[in-house]
Amino acid sequence: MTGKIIITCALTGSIHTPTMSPHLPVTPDDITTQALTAASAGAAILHLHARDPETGMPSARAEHFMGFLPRIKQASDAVINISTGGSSQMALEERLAPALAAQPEMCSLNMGSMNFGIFPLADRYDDWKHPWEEPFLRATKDVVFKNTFSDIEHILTTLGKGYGTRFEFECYDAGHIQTVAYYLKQGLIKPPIFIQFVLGILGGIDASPESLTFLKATADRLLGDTFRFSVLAAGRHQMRLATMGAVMGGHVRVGLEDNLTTGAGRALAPDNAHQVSRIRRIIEEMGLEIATPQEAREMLALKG
Ligand code: KMH
Ligand code: ZN
Repeated sequence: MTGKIIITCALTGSIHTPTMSPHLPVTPDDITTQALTAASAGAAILHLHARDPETGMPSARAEHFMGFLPRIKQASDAVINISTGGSSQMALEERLAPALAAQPEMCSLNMGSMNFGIFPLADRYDDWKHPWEEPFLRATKDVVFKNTFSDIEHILTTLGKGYGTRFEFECYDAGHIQTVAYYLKQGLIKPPIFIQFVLGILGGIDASPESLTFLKATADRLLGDTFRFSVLAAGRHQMRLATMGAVMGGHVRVGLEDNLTTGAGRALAPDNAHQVSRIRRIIEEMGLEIATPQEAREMLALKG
């Protein structure tokens, strides 16, 4: 029996830049508005990064988070999920500051160090809106997205044990699932585990049905019945792999952090809610149901 499906919406992230889409939310007003419309469209979880409102550059500064967090919390009961990934070019301390200040119900936790290649995006554009954008993308050729075992333990201990925050465990490859299994065995991770399979990031596993099947089989083998999973695929693969995840009994993540368009080879998505509505429609057309924020809290044992 398939349960209800949790839709996570990742609003802005740190991959895409203002030149790529005028619809990418960067100001506190834009992030607030798009978060609330995404929640109304059916997103139970809102995964949040901040941006410098002047330049659109990824930011982990408290004042940038505080421009939208209280307003979203006040107007919606959606689960707030704050990124601890920030951007691959931020130091861990900087990445963690917003989550340590806000102590949210949920945070992302990236389960391994890796190359995080968004440099190919730099070749697709030439008329840059801001001078930071092109060098930021190109720098990822030489930057390691650092998530060492010590970093992971630090996050599990400070946010998890300290504040009761639970996690969206980002697994970009099969090895990351083994790391989840290790900390489950050590008792630092407690079920129900919420794994986000991330497919299609250059440096991680590719976005294909075969890869998703392999990730799910690996998690089944290593984690047994202790986990639930969600599927996020980058770029044009977003909708079809999210749909496949839903068919396999998983949850889904959409949003402009992961893909700027309305679908493969299509126009720019006008906002985050558009993608939430689209995946919701697909889910409901298949005879499945989406979860409310309260149902997501219960399924994932969030502190509420
Ligand atoms: N940017 C995504 C591929 C995080 O924020 O910690 C994964 C992510 C990581 O959302
Ligand atoms: Zn993120």
